[in-house]
Amino acid sequence: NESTSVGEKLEYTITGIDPGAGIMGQAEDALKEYSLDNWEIQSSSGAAMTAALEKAIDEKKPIIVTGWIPHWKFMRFDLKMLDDPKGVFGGEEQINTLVRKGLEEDMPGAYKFFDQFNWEPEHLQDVMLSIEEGKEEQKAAEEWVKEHEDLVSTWTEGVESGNGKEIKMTYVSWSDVIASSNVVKYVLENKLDYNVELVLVEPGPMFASVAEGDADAMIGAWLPSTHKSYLEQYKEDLVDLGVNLTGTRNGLVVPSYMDIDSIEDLKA
Ligand code: PBE
Repeated sequence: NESTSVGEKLEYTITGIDPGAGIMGQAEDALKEYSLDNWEIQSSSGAAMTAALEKAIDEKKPIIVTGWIPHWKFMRFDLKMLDDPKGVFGGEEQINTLVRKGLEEDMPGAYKFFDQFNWEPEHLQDVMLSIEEGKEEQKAAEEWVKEHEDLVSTWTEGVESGNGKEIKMTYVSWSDVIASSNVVKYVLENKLDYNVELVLVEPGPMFASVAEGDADAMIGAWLPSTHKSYLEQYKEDLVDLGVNLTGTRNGLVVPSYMDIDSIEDLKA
């Protein structure tokens, strides 16, 4: 029915991801800022969100999801991010590397490597897509590294061998940090002789474990907006090694065939 609003068609529901994700808080803020009082954000998970998106697209139905760049969904589907004139989702952001205090003294090589790790959104997106297409994570990392030896050598430059030392990294089950953590693990193990344990945790514990010194590093801090509250809580107890990627973006994402372009259009 042509006259049915997008809100009615969707029962005023936006498909979200896990409750601890920064983008979920931003989406809640968006409902307030744009006075979308009758809308709600349904929490799910990154995987459930992309499954719902795929299903809606197969059926040519409307759907609104919490979405972010870089992500393989933009390579697989024809999507658009709704304009956010109030800037609730923070605009263009960056991803930082955080390590525990004392890492520099204990493992200067690993510290230097983490400090030098830096790449582009397209790189991350390629690895994400390859994992999504079913490639085993370390295999996807290996293939990407073999195609980007020059870039990888800038990360390992001047870093001494780890002689089998153990490094523990925490990560969350978001496809970006799964991909990046696996690339870093591959390089540390195969180029620098470290042993890397990747520990899957919830968002809060990802920061807390590095702040408490239980983990050595995490490479998925989305800043300055997405993970602002986590960073504020833990920043005194962490070493922030700065940006490893710039050009991320969060927002509300819809299939291109939907005839809305802005979050403001949801009021109708
Ligand atoms: N994300 C991907 C995360 C950070 C990485 C945008 C889903 C979040 O919202 O916290």
